[in-house]
Amino acid sequence: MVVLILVETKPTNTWLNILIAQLKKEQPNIDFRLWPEYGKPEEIEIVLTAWPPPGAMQKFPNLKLIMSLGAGVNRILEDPDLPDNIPIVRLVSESKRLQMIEYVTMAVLVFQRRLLEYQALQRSQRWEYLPVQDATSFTVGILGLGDLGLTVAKKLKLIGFPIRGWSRTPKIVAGVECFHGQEQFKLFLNKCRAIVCLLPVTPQTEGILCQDTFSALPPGAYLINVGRGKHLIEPDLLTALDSGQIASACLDVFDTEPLPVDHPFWSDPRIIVTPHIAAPGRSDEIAAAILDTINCSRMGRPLKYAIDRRWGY
Ligand code: NDP
Ligand code: OXD
Repeated sequence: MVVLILVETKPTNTWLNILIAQLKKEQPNIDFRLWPEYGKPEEIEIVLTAWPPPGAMQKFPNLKLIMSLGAGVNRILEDPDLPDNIPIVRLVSESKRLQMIEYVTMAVLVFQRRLLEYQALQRSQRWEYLPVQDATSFTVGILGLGDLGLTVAKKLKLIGFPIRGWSRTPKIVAGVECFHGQEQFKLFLNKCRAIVCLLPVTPQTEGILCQDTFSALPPGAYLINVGRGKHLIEPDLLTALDSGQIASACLDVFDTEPLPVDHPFWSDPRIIVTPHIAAPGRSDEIAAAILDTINCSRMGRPLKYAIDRRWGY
């Protein structure tokens, strides 16, 4: 079996290099090839990728499976020439869940315990008490109640935050106030002191973090975006920060990654920028998940975590 790893490998990407080494070590009988040295195109049966160049997938006439190297598959689906009969499986793993819990909890606590304000006070050597905002009245709204959104919701609930969740289809989750669909979106937003975007980017969710959404939140709300950069209308965030409608934002994902050096977010003290590191997952665990999917595909067994192309996630 030949598996093509269709990614741009850089010596600095240790996560990816460890993952590739692990795959080769665990399964020496699988022929893992690295793009662009793929050999005969008809030999490629599985492609592992995150952001394939448009048209790349069309080169392989015997392709049976596309595996995403991320939980989100939007960059794969962006290819207008993507063959439409090939299953696409996304990456789901326990280490990604745990890392996402850590990241979102960190961001929520930074805002609820006013750490950015204390840092500003520290810079001017001012010893001042700001009222503590009680967790039990600091409602956190999670956009997306899927694998990661639901995991994060349950953990934040345990810490004591009231939790609201919003999804496409109706849900019942103990301890979480659930909303669904466009018609319940503003109702969902109206009590959220902080919102966390854990949606996939699709034609329905692109640009959802916009002026209209921000104005439906209580004034001075906080934004945490760990979904995709394309969820956010960047100028709308700057306007909402200037008006005070949004107090601060923590952003892990951006429309253009890496974030361009002259981007205004870099130097804005109201914005925390991290370079898409919320939840890469542990390479050894991801390698095991990839090998398990390869085995399922070989044996003709059902593929866990195959996306539904009708919905784009
Ligand atoms: P899932 O597919 O498990 O969950 C997606 C959730 O979004 C579901 O609850 C779904 O609703 C909801 N949803 C989709 N479309 C809509 C819509 N139109 N309206 C309302 N809700 C909608 O994805 P994951 O939880 O695994 O991951 C979510 C996203 O997080 C990924 O797509 C990726 O973009 C991002 N991510 C970012 C990482 C980072 O490091 N920053 C790491 C991993 C993921 P329903 O349940 O009704 O289907
Ligand atoms: C992603 C991921 O989809 O890191 O962003 O899994």
